[in-house]
Amino acid sequence: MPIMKPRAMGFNAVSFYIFWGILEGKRGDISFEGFRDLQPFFDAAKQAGVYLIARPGPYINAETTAGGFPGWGTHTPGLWRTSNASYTEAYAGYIKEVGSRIAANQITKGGPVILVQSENEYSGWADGYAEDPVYESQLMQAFRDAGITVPLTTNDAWPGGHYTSVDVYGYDSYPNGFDCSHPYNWSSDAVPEWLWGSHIQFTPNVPNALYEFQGGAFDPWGGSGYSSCSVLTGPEFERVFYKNQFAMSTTYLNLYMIYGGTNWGGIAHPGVYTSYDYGSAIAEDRSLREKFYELKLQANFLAVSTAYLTTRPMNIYNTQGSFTGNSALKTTQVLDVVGNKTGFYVVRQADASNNDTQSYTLNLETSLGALTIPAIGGSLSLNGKDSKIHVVDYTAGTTTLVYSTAEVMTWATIDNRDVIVLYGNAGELHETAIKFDGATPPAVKIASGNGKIKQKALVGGALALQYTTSGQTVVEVGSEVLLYILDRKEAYQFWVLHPPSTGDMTHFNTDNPIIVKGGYLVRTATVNGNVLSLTGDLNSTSNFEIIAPAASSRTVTFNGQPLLTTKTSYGTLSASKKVVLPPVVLPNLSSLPWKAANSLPEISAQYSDALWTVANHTSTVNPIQFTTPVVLYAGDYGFHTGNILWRAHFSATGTETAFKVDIVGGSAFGYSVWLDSTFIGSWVGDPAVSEFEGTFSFPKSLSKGTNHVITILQDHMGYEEDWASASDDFKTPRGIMSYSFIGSPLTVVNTWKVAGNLGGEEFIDRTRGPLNEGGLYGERQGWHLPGFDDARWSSGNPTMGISQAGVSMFRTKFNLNIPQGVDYPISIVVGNSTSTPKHFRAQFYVNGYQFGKYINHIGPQKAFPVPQGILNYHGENTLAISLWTADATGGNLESLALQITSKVETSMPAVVNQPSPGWTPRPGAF
Ligand code: IPT
Repeated sequence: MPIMKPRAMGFNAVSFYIFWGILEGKRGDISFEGFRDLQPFFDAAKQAGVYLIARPGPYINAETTAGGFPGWGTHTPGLWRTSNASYTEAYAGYIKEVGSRIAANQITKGGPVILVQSENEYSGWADGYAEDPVYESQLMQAFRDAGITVPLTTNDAWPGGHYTSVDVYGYDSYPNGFDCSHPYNWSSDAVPEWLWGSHIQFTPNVPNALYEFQGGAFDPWGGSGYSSCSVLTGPEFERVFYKNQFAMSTTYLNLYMIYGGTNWGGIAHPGVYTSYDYGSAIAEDRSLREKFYELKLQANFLAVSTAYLTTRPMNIYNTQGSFTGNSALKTTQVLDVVGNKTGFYVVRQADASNNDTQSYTLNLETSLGALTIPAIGGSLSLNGKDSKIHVVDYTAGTTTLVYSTAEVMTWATIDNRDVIVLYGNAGELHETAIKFDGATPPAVKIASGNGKIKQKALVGGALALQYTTSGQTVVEVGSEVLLYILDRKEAYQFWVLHPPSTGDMTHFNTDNPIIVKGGYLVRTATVNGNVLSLTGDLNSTSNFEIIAPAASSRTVTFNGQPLLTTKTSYGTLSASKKVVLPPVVLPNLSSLPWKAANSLPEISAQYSDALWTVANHTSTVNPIQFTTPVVLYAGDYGFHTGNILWRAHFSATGTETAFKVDIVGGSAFGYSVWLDSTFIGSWVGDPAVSEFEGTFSFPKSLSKGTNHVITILQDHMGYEEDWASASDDFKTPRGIMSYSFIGSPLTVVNTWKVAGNLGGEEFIDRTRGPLNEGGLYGERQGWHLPGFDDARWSSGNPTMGISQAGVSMFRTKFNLNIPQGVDYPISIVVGNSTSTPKHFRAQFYVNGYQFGKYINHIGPQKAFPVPQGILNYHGENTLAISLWTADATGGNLESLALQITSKVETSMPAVVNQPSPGWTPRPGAF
C-alpha cells in the first residue's frame, strides 16, 4: 500500500488490519512467507515517517472472508468472539506470533507502532448474548503476554460504551452510509452532532477518538461502482463531516479507508468484489483523487493548530443560528479551554441536504472585544454543501490572527517571517485581522497576484484585511508576515514538508517546515548544507514556488535534477520543471498467441475422481444442522475458498426425471450441474441471492441399475462476516443443503465427493498463501502458474471463449518494458455488453496471483488494477484466465486489454517484484 502518500497529505499515522486467516491457513502453521511478511511494511512506514496503529483482530470484519477468521474456524466447535475456550485456544498462537512481531516494531523499540487495537467493533451480540468482559480482558492479556506495551485501543461500532476497559476507548461512524448509487443524497440530519455527548458520557478522560470515520464506502456485486462511492464521500463530504468532527474536538481521527486496495485471491466476503477501491482519497491504482487534496488542507491545518488539542465544544446542541443569526446555519464554538485564547468556529448548513448559498456575518467575542465580521462591510457566504472553520485569536508564529474567515491551510516561520497560507472558495469574500503593536498598522503590499485588498485598523490594534479568494495573491504585511491568499484549487497545490532531523526517529520530524507549491505529489524534502532536495511525482510540466530558509535552499533539486530557480520579489523561489512521460506501448492482449485447455475433464466418462475427498462426515459442529445423509459443507472438508466441485455417484432407479439441489455460496454465487457428461443447467447468480434451490431436468430417462454421476461446480464467494459476536455467522456453510431426485425419492447417492483447492488447508502455494487458488481442475494442476508447459495445448483465447457450458483455462505470456522513474499503474480491462449478457465467470491470474474475479452479467467491475510487483514491469509476465460458462451456448470475454490508468514521473523507490514461483510438479494433483 502507499505509505508515503498519507504522510505527504499531512497525516502522521496509518492504521492497518492484519488478516489472521491468511497467516494461519492451517491451524498451528502460522506463516509470514511471501507477501505475508510484515517486516517490510513496518520498515517502509518507519522510513516514510508514518506511525502505525496495528489492528490484528483476531476479528477484523473489513469486508473480508469470515471477517478475517481462518477457514478452519468454521469446523472448530464453540462460539467465537466469546471467552469460550475453544475460541481462545484457537487464537492464542496467532496473537502470540503476530503480537511479538508487532511488539518488536513498537515505538519503544525504535519502531513505528504506537497503538494496538484489540478486537474490532466488539459491539453487537447474537440474541441471548452480551458483552463478555472475560474475553475482553483475556485478549488484552494475550497482547501484553506477546510483548505489546503501547496503549491498547478498541473501536466500538458506535459510541455505545462497549469494551471501555482498553487504554484508549474510541468508536466508529459512517454517517453517509453505503448507498453509492445515490451519491448526492445526504439526509437532513446526517451530520452527527451527538458524538461529543457520548464521548463525555463514557470516556471523558481520554482523547475523543474516532478509530474509523467514513473515508469512502464499499460497493457490492452488481453495485454502482467506486467512482460513485468517491462522490458520496467526496470533497464536500470531507469538508462538512470532518469539520463537524473537529467541532466535536476530535483529537484522533482515523479514516476508513485512505487506501482500500484490492481483494485479490479469496480475500473478499460475499458483499464486495475484487476491487476494494472504497472511493478513497487514494484510488486502488494509487492515483490521487481530489479528496486527497482536500484532506491535505484539513490535515495540515490541524498539524499547526496546537491550541485545537485542548479545545472543547461550548454550545453543543445549541448551534442553530448561533453566532451568525442565520437559522439555516449551525455554528459550533470550539474553545481552547487550557490556553483560554484561541477559538474555532465551525459553520455548516443546519439541514445537511440543503444546497442553498447562505449569507452570514459572524458576531464573536475576540481579544479586541465583541466584533461583527466582516468588519469592513459586506457578508460572508457558505455555498451549498460546505463547512468552514473560522479561527479567532489564532497564533501563527509571532503573529496573532484576531480572526480569519478564510481558512488556514498552514503557517510556518521561515527566516523570521511568518508565512500564513489562507484559502477560500473561488470568488468568496473573506476577512483576516492581524494584531499589531504600537499605534501604526504595518504596511500592506501586494507582492504578487491580482487580488485587491481593503484594509481597516480596528480599535484595539488589529489590521483587518478584506479580499476575495481568487487565484493566488501574495501580500506582505510589514516585514514579518507573508500572506498567501488562495482559492481552494490553488491551495490544493501546497505541500508542507519536514526534512528529516538527526538522531532517532529522524523521518518523523515535524519541525523545520518547508512549503512547496506545485506538483502532483511532493513526497520528501531533505536538506544537506545549502542544497534542498525535493522528491515527488509530476504528471505535467510543473511550476513550483518554494518557501524555504534561504541558507538551506541555495540549490534546489527535484527528483535529483537541479531546478533553475529565480528569486521572487518577496524572497521565495520559483522554478519550473518539464516532465517527460515516455510513451509505452502495451502488448495487445487480443493479438498475442494464447493457449487453451479444457479445465473441466471431470465430466468426461474416462475421468476418475479416485483422489478426491470423500464427503462422508455424519456429524458437524456447524451450528447450522445438515439434513443430507452426509455433511456437504465444503468447509468441513477443509475447502474454504474459490470454486468447489461436488460429485454424486448413484445408481438409477429408472424413474428419475430431474435433480433438485439447494446450494449456498454467498451473494452473487452460481453453480452449474452436469449429469455424466451432459450439461443440465446452471444457477447463474444474482447479487441478492446467497442460496438457491434449482431443479435440473434429465434429458432422457436413465436405465434402471445403471451408474451415473452428477457433477456440480459451485462458486464460493467467501464466508460471511461475523459482525454480531457470538453469532458464528461466519460458519454459514458453503455447499449443499439438500438434494433429491425428482420422480425417484428412493434414489440413493452412494458416494459424495468434494474437491477444492489442492491440499485444502494444507495449501500448496506457500508463497501466495491459502486464499489464492480454488478448486478448478486447472488450478489444482497449477496451470495458472508461470512456467507451466502448455506446449501441447491447442490455441484458443478468452475472447473466442468456449461454445458450450464448461470451464477452460487460457494462457499467454507477454513482456513489459516500462521505463524506470515513472509510475504507470496498469489494469486488465474487459468489455461488457449488458444488453443480452452471457453468463460466465472469469478469474485473472497474473504471474500466478489471482487479481480479478469477473462475473459478466453482474459486474460492475470492468477494470482490474494489477500492481507493479505483481506485474513484472521489466520482463516476462504470465497471464492465465479461467473461464466458466454457465450457458449451454458458452461464452467469451467481449474484449480484453491492458491499460495504463495514470501517468506520472516519480521518485517512488524501485519496486521489488513479489516472489512468483513457477510451476513445479504437484504431487497428488488430480
Ligand atoms: C466497520 C468495520 O469495523 C470495518 O472493518 C469495515 O467493515 C467498515 O465498517 C465498513 O467498510 S463496521 C460499521 C460500518 C458498522
